[in-house]
Amino acid sequence: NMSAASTFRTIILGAPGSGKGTIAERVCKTFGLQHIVSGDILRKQQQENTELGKEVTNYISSGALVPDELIISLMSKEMKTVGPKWLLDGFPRTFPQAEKLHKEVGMVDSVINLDIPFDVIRKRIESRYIHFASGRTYNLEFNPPKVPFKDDVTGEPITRRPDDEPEVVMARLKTYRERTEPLLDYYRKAGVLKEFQGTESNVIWPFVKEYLEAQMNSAESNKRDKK
Ligand code: G5P
Ligand code: MG
Repeated sequence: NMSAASTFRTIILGAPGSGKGTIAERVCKTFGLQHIVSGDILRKQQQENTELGKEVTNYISSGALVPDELIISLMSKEMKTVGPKWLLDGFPRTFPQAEKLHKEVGMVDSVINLDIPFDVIRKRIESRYIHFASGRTYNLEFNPPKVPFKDDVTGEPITRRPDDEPEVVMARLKTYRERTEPLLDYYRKAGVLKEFQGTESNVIWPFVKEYLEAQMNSAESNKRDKK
């Protein structure tokens, strides 16, 4: 049974465009986890044109992170509504965020890191389109919509993310290097980090799947042993 564990809390890490959303979607479908995407939560605020949405726009469009207090408060609210099996995508991204998460839920069961060369990432992002309202993501080459430039589910137009312009992508990659990459060591020391290297999501995915199956089975047998 692939979803044997009754609780499972995981994080997916990786540079912008590394395929977090792509892999996470498959993980969540296969193992029945809730997919919580910090970027989608922020973009929803932007789309609804809330005060918070207006406040975060300058950060996002310049490739900077939004302030810790702001994202922590949004995510804390979100975490109160989730069930026992989830995957965080895009959070935490700084030490204060990781510490806050640890304080609220303890150490997660596993952290997946996608390690993809930056030149591959830059190419992928050039042909990414999204359905802004839902966060559904396409790629003109890798994962094209059924009807050109239309969302598969709603038929609404799909668009480029404003922060996918090349200059902003460079800034996002720099931000990632400086602020988020150091978290790898934190999770490595906690013994929960698993790294995947490669250039294609379809090649990486079966390894991620195999790894998580083993993790969930051992999480379950540990619980049985403790009883
Ligand atoms: P986001 O939204 O979290 P990023 O920058 O971390 O944004 P992003 O861009 O969403 O990450 P991803 O999810 O890692 O990338 O990648 P993806 O969408 O799955 O894949 C990228 C593209 O490549 C897609 O078109 C996909 O179809 C395609 N693709 C996938 N695999 C392959 C493949 O094998 N081959 C090919 N050819 N294509 C492929 O955050 C946005 C902003 O929000 C703020 C920040 O300002 C951030 O910049 N923010 C936060 N700020 C502070 N703290 C936080 N915790 C924050 N979270 C968000
Ligand atoms: Mg994403």
